[in-house]
Order: sequence, then structure tokens, then C-alpha cells
Amino acid sequence: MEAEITKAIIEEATKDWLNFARSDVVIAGAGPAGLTAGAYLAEMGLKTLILERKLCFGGGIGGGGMLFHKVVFEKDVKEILDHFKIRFVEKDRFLICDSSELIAKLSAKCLDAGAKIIPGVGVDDVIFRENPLRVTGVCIQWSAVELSGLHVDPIFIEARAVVDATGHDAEVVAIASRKVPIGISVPGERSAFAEVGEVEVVEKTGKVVEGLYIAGMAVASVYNLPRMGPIFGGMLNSGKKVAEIIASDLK
Ligand code: 48F
Repeated sequence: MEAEITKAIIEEATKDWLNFARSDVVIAGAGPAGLTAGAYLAEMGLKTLILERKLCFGGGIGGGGMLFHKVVFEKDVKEILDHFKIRFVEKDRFLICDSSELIAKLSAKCLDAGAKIIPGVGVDDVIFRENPLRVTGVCIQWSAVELSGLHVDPIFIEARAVVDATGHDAEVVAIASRKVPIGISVPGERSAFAEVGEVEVVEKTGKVVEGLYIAGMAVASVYNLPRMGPIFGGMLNSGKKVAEIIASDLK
């Protein structure tokens, strides 16, 4: 029986890797921005792979605000919350929900719509082509190998669009900016100014070079925008916006 367990796991996992080796969209990071983007992209019929370095997903959602298990939104995000069937209470200018419910419902919608979320895998580089310059996929590695420090070459996922949704470090754009002439650097985010950060992070969401897009706090890092802490409307709006831009670009 034990050998059959092994075979069942490896065969089914391999089917997924073979299927997603060439994806429409690969998203690095399963935080609020990556999960929101993944759900909308999959709902629009795009073959979407979300790679998450950790073994759980949700990124910064789980920590709520200083471990208080709630996150807040401004009211413009009500339509998205309703779309994901996320319950909230209203208080003054805010909608407030449980951090666990946000993680569960964003990820459930991704999976139900057909996106594949694979945990324990990090994106450690991009694939590029020149004339014209474009990003055509990512290099990936088991997080356990990254942590071990062993020298193990990555494997590749080709994609028509790559989304950096890695959060505060904008890891994918940071790597690309060092190794490919994309003409962009990553200065990092500014100190907290929630009201401005919430708006600008959505405004600046989009494509940084052909094939490479940013969403969520990665946008703040790339464009030196203020951070906003445990208010998450900007993250959901950013994820939705990047999905709409990609869907339009890939038509
Ligand atoms: O950090 P994270 O939650 O980013 P986000 O979606 O949302 C930011 C908010 O949580 C919060 C905030 C909002 O006001 O300030 O911080 O922009 O989620 C990013 C996810 O990406 C994973 C990381 O483990 C986390 O779950 N990640 C980071 N680098 C990589 C990665 C990588 N190179 N490959 C794969 N996953």
C-alpha cells in the first residue's frame, strides 16, 4: 500500500506540473493581491498558476492588525467582498472582516474558478527574451531548497503574463531590475500614509515591462508609495485591476 500512496501523490502532482509548465498567467505570491488577481483571472478563463513560498497562504492577511484578527476596508471594496461572499460589519467609514474568512474565501474562489495554488515553491528569477524585451516566464525552486542553501538549479514555467504579488519586497521585479534591462529599480515603500497609499497603489498597478505585471504592496515598493498597514481595500482593488489589465492584454 505504501508504494501506491507514493505513486498516487507523485502521479497527480506531476499532472499538475505538466499542465501548468506553460500557463497563461503565473502569479508569485498568494497574499491578498495575488489571490484576488488569481480568482478573477481564472474566472475569465485564463490558465492561472499561483506559486507561494510558504506552506500556507494569505500572506499578511493572517496577522490582521498587530495580531488582532480583523482587517478593514473602505466602502468602495464592497462589490469585491460581495463577489467573494466575504461577510463584514460596517463601522463609520469602514467595512471590517475576519482575517481567516478573507484568506479562506479568496483562496476558495481561486480554486473553484480553476486556478492552481502550489505552496512551498518560490519564484527566484524570470525568463526573458530580447528584441523586443519581454518577460516570458519564471524560474522556480522548492522553498526547502532555498532555505537549505544547497546549490540546485531551478526549473521553468513559461507564461504569457507574470505577476509580482510578492508583497513588500517586490522580489520578482527586484530580481528582474538587476538582471534584465527593464529600466526600473525598486526603491522600496515609504512610511505610513494610509489614505494616500490605498489610492496610489491601485492607480500604479499594472505592467512594468512586456509580460511582467505588479499588484499589491509590490507596487508600493516599485513606485516608492506610502504603506497603509492593515487596511486591505487597496490590495483587493489592485488584484482585480491587474487581472482586468492582463485579460485585456492577452485577448
Ligand atoms: O505580503 P503579502 O500579503 O503581499 P500583498 O498581497 O499584501 C500586502 C498586505 O498583506 C499587507 C499590507 C496591506 O495593506 O501592507 O502587508 O501585496 O503576500 C505576499 C506573498 O508572497 C509570498 C509571501 O510568502 C506571501 O505569502 N512570496 C514572497 N516572495 C515570494 C513569494 C517568491 N519569490 N515566490 C513565491 N512567493
